[in-house]
Amino acid sequence: MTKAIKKTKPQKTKNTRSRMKKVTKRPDSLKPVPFRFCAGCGHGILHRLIAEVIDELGMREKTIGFAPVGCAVFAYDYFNFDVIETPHGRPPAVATAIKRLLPDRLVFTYQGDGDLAAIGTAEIIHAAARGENFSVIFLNNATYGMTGGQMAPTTLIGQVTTTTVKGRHETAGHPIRISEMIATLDGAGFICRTSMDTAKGVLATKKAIKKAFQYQLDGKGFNLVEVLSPCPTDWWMSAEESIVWMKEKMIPAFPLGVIKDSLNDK
Ligand SMILES: Cc1ncc(C[n+]2csc(CCOP(=O)(O)OP(=O)(O)O)c2C)c(N)n1
Ligand code: SF4
Ligand SMILES: [Mg+2]
Repeated sequence: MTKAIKKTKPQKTKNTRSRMKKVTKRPDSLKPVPFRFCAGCGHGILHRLIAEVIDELGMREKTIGFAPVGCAVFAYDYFNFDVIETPHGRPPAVATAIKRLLPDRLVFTYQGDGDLAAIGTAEIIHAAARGENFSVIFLNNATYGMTGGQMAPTTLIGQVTTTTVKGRHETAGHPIRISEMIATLDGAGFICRTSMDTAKGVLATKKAIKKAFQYQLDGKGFNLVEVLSPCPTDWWMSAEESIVWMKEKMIPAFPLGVIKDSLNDK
Protein backbone atom coordinates (compact mmCIF):
# COMPACT_ATOMS: atom_id res chain seq x y z
CA MET A 1 0.00 0.00 0.00
CA THR A 2 1.34 3.36 -0.97
CA LYS A 3 1.56 5.97 1.72
CA ALA A 4 -0.56 9.12 1.26
CA ILE A 5 1.65 12.07 0.59
CA LYS A 6 1.25 14.59 3.34
CA LYS A 7 0.59 18.04 2.04
CA THR A 8 2.87 20.61 3.56
CA LYS A 9 2.30 24.32 3.70
CA PRO A 10 4.61 26.22 1.35
CA GLN A 11 7.43 27.61 3.43
CA LYS A 12 7.74 31.34 3.76
CA THR A 13 10.73 32.51 1.77
CA LYS A 14 13.53 34.23 3.60
CA ASN A 15 14.16 36.29 0.51
CA THR A 16 12.58 39.58 1.47
CA ARG A 17 13.06 40.98 -2.06
CA SER A 18 10.36 38.65 -3.39
CA ARG A 19 7.93 40.16 -0.89
CA MET A 20 8.86 43.77 -1.59
CA LYS A 21 6.20 45.95 -3.16
CA LYS A 22 7.24 48.07 -6.12
CA VAL A 23 6.52 51.66 -5.16
CA THR A 24 8.17 53.52 -8.03
CA LYS A 25 9.46 52.88 -11.53
CA ARG A 26 10.98 54.73 -14.43
CA PRO A 27 8.13 56.62 -16.14
CA ASP A 28 7.10 55.18 -19.53
CA SER A 29 7.47 58.72 -20.88
CA LEU A 30 11.25 58.53 -20.32
CA LYS A 31 13.46 56.39 -22.55
CA PRO A 32 15.71 53.89 -20.73
CA VAL A 33 18.85 55.96 -21.29
CA PRO A 34 21.02 57.81 -18.75
CA PHE A 35 20.90 61.61 -18.58
CA ARG A 36 24.10 63.43 -19.54
CA PHE A 37 23.49 66.42 -17.25
CA CYS A 38 26.12 67.42 -14.66
CA ALA A 39 25.85 66.06 -11.12
CA GLY A 40 23.47 68.23 -9.09
CA CYS A 41 21.78 69.73 -12.17
CA GLY A 42 18.01 70.29 -12.05
CA HIS A 43 17.32 69.40 -15.70
CA GLY A 44 17.18 65.64 -15.01
CA ILE A 45 14.72 66.10 -12.13
CA LEU A 46 12.51 68.33 -14.26
CA HIS A 47 12.53 65.86 -17.16
CA ARG A 48 11.43 63.11 -14.79
CA LEU A 49 8.64 65.21 -13.25
CA ILE A 50 7.25 66.05 -16.69
CA ALA A 51 7.39 62.37 -17.69
CA GLU A 52 5.62 61.29 -14.48
CA VAL A 53 2.83 63.81 -15.05
CA ILE A 54 2.34 62.73 -18.68
CA ASP A 55 2.14 59.09 -17.57
CA GLU A 56 -0.38 59.98 -14.86
CA LEU A 57 -2.53 61.89 -17.37
CA GLY A 58 -2.33 58.93 -19.80
CA MET A 59 -1.19 61.32 -22.55
CA ARG A 60 2.13 59.76 -23.66
CA GLU A 61 0.95 58.96 -27.16
CA LYS A 62 -0.71 62.35 -27.59
CA THR A 63 2.10 64.58 -26.34
CA ILE A 64 4.35 66.78 -28.45
CA GLY A 65 7.23 68.56 -26.71
CA PHE A 66 9.41 71.37 -28.04
CA ALA A 67 13.09 71.42 -27.09
CA PRO A 68 15.22 74.58 -26.88
CA VAL A 69 18.83 75.56 -27.31
CA GLY A 70 20.81 75.05 -24.08
CA CYS A 71 21.48 72.06 -21.86
CA ALA A 72 17.97 70.70 -22.55
CA VAL A 73 18.73 70.54 -26.27
CA PHE A 74 18.76 66.73 -26.17
CA ALA A 75 15.24 66.41 -24.73
CA TYR A 76 14.32 64.24 -27.74
CA ASP A 77 16.96 61.73 -26.61
CA TYR A 78 15.29 61.35 -23.20
CA PHE A 79 11.53 61.76 -23.61
CA ASN A 80 9.64 58.77 -24.95
CA PHE A 81 7.18 60.79 -27.04
CA ASP A 82 7.40 63.17 -29.98
CA VAL A 83 9.78 66.07 -29.41
CA ILE A 84 10.57 68.72 -32.02
CA GLU A 85 13.87 70.59 -31.76
CA THR A 86 13.19 74.32 -32.14
CA PRO A 87 16.37 76.12 -31.04
CA HIS A 88 17.02 79.76 -30.21
CA GLY A 89 13.80 80.60 -28.41
CA ARG A 90 11.48 79.46 -31.18
CA PRO A 91 9.54 76.74 -29.28
CA PRO A 92 6.47 79.00 -28.68
CA ALA A 93 6.26 79.91 -32.38
CA VAL A 94 6.31 76.31 -33.61
CA ALA A 95 4.15 75.09 -30.70
CA THR A 96 1.55 77.65 -31.78
CA ALA A 97 1.31 76.09 -35.23
CA ILE A 98 1.24 72.50 -33.98
CA LYS A 99 -1.37 73.13 -31.26
CA ARG A 100 -3.62 75.01 -33.66
CA LEU A 101 -3.36 72.16 -36.21
CA LEU A 102 -3.68 69.35 -33.64
CA PRO A 103 -5.77 70.77 -30.77
CA ASP A 104 -6.27 67.36 -29.13
CA ARG A 105 -2.52 66.98 -28.41
CA LEU A 106 -0.80 67.90 -25.16
CA VAL A 107 1.73 70.48 -26.35
CA PHE A 108 4.47 71.94 -24.17
CA THR A 109 7.69 73.85 -24.63
CA TYR A 110 10.74 73.23 -22.43
CA GLN A 111 12.97 76.30 -22.31
CA GLY A 112 15.91 77.68 -20.35
CA ASP A 113 16.29 81.31 -19.32
CA GLY A 114 18.68 82.09 -22.18
CA ASP A 115 16.39 80.45 -24.71
CA LEU A 116 13.13 81.92 -23.36
CA ALA A 117 14.13 85.27 -21.86
CA ALA A 118 16.94 86.37 -24.24
CA ILE A 119 17.03 84.81 -27.70
CA GLY A 120 13.29 84.06 -27.67
CA THR A 121 11.77 87.01 -25.78
CA ALA A 122 9.59 88.03 -28.70
CA GLU A 123 8.21 84.55 -29.27
CA ILE A 124 7.17 83.93 -25.66
CA ILE A 125 5.63 87.38 -25.16
CA HIS A 126 3.52 87.20 -28.30
CA ALA A 127 2.42 83.59 -27.71
CA ALA A 128 1.22 84.66 -24.25
CA ALA A 129 -0.45 87.79 -25.63
CA ARG A 130 -2.33 85.63 -28.14
CA GLY A 131 -3.42 83.31 -25.35
CA GLU A 132 -2.15 80.21 -27.16
CA ASN A 133 -3.47 77.07 -25.50
CA PHE A 134 -0.22 75.28 -24.68
CA SER A 135 2.08 74.90 -21.66
CA VAL A 136 5.53 76.36 -21.09
CA ILE A 137 8.00 74.74 -18.71
CA PHE A 138 10.66 77.37 -18.08
CA LEU A 139 13.84 76.33 -16.24
CA ASN A 140 15.54 79.35 -14.70
CA ASN A 141 19.13 78.70 -13.55
CA ALA A 142 20.26 82.34 -13.79
CA THR A 143 22.89 81.55 -16.40
CA TYR A 144 23.64 80.28 -19.90
CA GLY A 145 24.51 76.78 -18.71
CA MET A 146 25.34 75.05 -21.97
CA THR A 147 27.80 77.59 -23.30
CA GLY A 148 29.91 77.93 -20.16
CA GLY A 149 28.10 80.21 -17.74
CA GLN A 150 27.65 83.60 -19.42
CA MET A 151 25.28 86.25 -18.02
CA ALA A 152 21.60 85.58 -18.74
CA PRO A 153 18.70 88.06 -18.42
CA THR A 154 17.93 86.31 -15.11
CA THR A 155 21.48 86.64 -13.68
CA LEU A 156 21.35 88.34 -10.27
CA ILE A 157 22.96 91.68 -9.48
CA GLY A 158 26.45 90.85 -8.17
CA GLN A 159 26.45 87.33 -9.62
CA VAL A 160 29.79 86.37 -11.14
CA THR A 161 29.56 84.84 -14.62
CA THR A 162 32.11 84.46 -17.40
CA THR A 163 30.85 87.73 -18.93
CA THR A 164 30.40 89.58 -15.61
CA VAL A 165 33.65 88.62 -13.91
CA LYS A 166 33.27 91.29 -11.21
CA GLY A 167 29.62 90.45 -10.65
CA ARG A 168 26.66 91.73 -12.65
CA HIS A 169 26.36 95.51 -12.41
CA GLU A 170 23.08 97.40 -12.93
CA THR A 171 24.51 98.82 -16.16
CA ALA A 172 24.32 95.25 -17.53
CA GLY A 173 20.62 95.27 -16.68
CA HIS A 174 18.55 94.14 -13.72
CA PRO A 175 17.38 90.52 -13.65
CA ILE A 176 14.15 90.14 -15.59
CA ARG A 177 11.23 88.53 -13.75
CA ILE A 178 9.75 87.24 -16.98
CA SER A 179 6.84 85.41 -15.32
CA GLU A 180 5.59 88.61 -13.68
CA MET A 181 5.96 90.43 -17.02
CA ILE A 182 4.02 87.78 -18.90
CA ALA A 183 1.33 87.76 -16.20
CA THR A 184 0.44 91.35 -17.16
CA LEU A 185 -0.72 90.15 -20.57
CA ASP A 186 -4.45 89.52 -20.91
CA GLY A 187 -3.81 86.34 -22.91
CA ALA A 188 -1.85 84.69 -20.08
CA GLY A 189 -4.01 82.39 -17.95
CA PHE A 190 -2.01 80.47 -15.36
CA ILE A 191 1.52 81.54 -14.36
CA CYS A 192 3.46 80.27 -11.35
CA ARG A 193 7.01 79.88 -10.05
CA THR A 194 8.41 76.94 -8.09
CA SER A 195 11.88 75.91 -6.95
CA MET A 196 13.72 72.59 -6.84
CA ASP A 197 15.86 73.40 -3.78
CA THR A 198 14.00 70.97 -1.48
CA ALA A 199 12.03 67.72 -1.79
CA LYS A 200 8.92 69.76 -0.97
CA GLY A 201 9.79 72.14 -3.79
CA VAL A 202 10.24 69.24 -6.21
CA LEU A 203 6.77 67.92 -5.28
CA ALA A 204 5.30 71.43 -5.65
CA THR A 205 6.90 71.63 -9.09
CA LYS A 206 5.25 68.37 -10.15
CA LYS A 207 1.89 69.61 -8.87
CA ALA A 208 2.30 72.86 -10.80
CA ILE A 209 3.19 71.00 -14.03
CA LYS A 210 0.11 68.81 -13.61
CA LYS A 211 -2.09 71.84 -13.02
CA ALA A 212 -0.64 73.55 -16.10
CA PHE A 213 -1.11 70.51 -18.34
CA GLN A 214 -4.67 70.02 -17.08
CA TYR A 215 -5.33 73.73 -17.70
CA GLN A 216 -4.36 73.18 -21.33
CA LEU A 217 -6.38 69.97 -21.66
CA ASP A 218 -9.41 71.89 -20.37
CA GLY A 219 -8.83 74.46 -23.13
CA LYS A 220 -8.22 77.33 -20.71
CA GLY A 221 -5.33 78.97 -22.58
CA PHE A 222 -1.71 79.98 -22.13
CA ASN A 223 0.03 78.70 -19.01
CA LEU A 224 3.63 78.77 -17.80
CA VAL A 225 5.52 77.16 -14.92
CA GLU A 226 8.87 78.77 -14.08
CA VAL A 227 11.14 76.42 -12.16
CA LEU A 228 14.20 77.69 -10.26
CA SER A 229 16.96 75.15 -10.73
CA PRO A 230 20.61 74.66 -9.70
CA CYS A 231 23.53 74.81 -12.15
CA PRO A 232 26.46 73.86 -9.89
CA THR A 233 28.90 73.63 -12.81
CA ASP A 234 28.47 77.19 -14.05
CA TRP A 235 27.97 78.65 -10.59
CA TRP A 236 31.36 77.07 -9.70
CA MET A 237 29.83 75.43 -6.63
CA SER A 238 29.31 71.98 -5.21
CA ALA A 239 25.79 70.59 -5.57
CA GLU A 240 25.23 71.28 -1.87
CA GLU A 241 26.47 74.88 -2.09
CA SER A 242 24.24 75.50 -5.08
CA ILE A 243 21.16 74.57 -3.06
CA VAL A 244 22.15 77.04 -0.31
CA TRP A 245 22.71 79.74 -2.95
CA MET A 246 19.26 79.11 -4.37
CA LYS A 247 17.65 79.54 -0.95
CA GLU A 248 19.68 82.61 0.05
CA LYS A 249 19.97 84.50 -3.24
CA MET A 250 17.74 83.20 -5.95
CA ILE A 251 14.40 82.73 -4.21
CA PRO A 252 14.38 86.25 -2.71
CA ALA A 253 14.96 87.64 -6.21
CA PHE A 254 12.36 85.35 -7.81
CA PRO A 255 9.50 84.89 -5.30
CA LEU A 256 7.71 81.56 -5.39
CA GLY A 257 4.01 80.95 -5.80
CA VAL A 258 1.10 81.44 -8.16
CA ILE A 259 1.60 84.73 -9.99
CA LYS A 260 -1.64 84.61 -11.97
CA ASP A 261 -4.58 82.24 -12.18
CA SER A 262 -7.03 84.27 -14.22
CA LEU A 263 -9.98 81.91 -13.88
CA ASN A 264 -9.69 81.74 -10.09
CA ASP A 265 -8.71 85.41 -9.79
CA LYS A 266 -12.01 86.48 -11.38
C1 LIG B 1 21.72 83.22 -31.76
C2 LIG B 1 22.55 82.44 -30.79
N1 LIG B 1 23.03 83.06 -29.73
C3 LIG B 1 23.73 82.35 -28.82
C4 LIG B 1 23.96 81.01 -29.01
C5 LIG B 1 24.74 80.22 -28.08
N2 LIG B 1 23.94 79.54 -27.11
C6 LIG B 1 23.58 78.24 -27.21
S1 LIG B 1 22.84 77.68 -25.82
C7 LIG B 1 22.96 79.21 -25.12
C8 LIG B 1 22.53 79.47 -23.74
C9 LIG B 1 21.39 78.67 -23.31
O1 LIG B 1 21.11 79.03 -22.00
P1 LIG B 1 19.76 78.62 -21.35
O2 LIG B 1 18.66 78.76 -22.32
O3 LIG B 1 19.63 79.38 -20.09
O4 LIG B 1 19.91 77.06 -21.11
P2 LIG B 1 20.68 76.25 -19.96
O5 LIG B 1 21.82 75.61 -20.68
O6 LIG B 1 21.11 77.22 -18.90
O7 LIG B 1 19.67 75.27 -19.48
C10 LIG B 1 23.59 80.10 -25.94
C11 LIG B 1 23.90 81.51 -25.60
C12 LIG B 1 23.47 80.40 -30.12
N3 LIG B 1 23.62 79.09 -30.30
N4 LIG B 1 22.78 81.13 -31.01
S1 SF4 C 1 25.98 73.22 -17.23
FE1 SF4 C 1 24.45 73.63 -15.62
S2 SF4 C 1 22.44 73.48 -16.62
FE2 SF4 C 1 23.95 72.48 -17.96
S3 SF4 C 1 23.90 70.30 -17.40
FE3 SF4 C 1 25.55 71.26 -16.21
S4 SF4 C 1 24.59 71.87 -14.25
FE4 SF4 C 1 22.94 71.47 -15.75
MG1 LIG D 1 19.93 78.82 -18.14
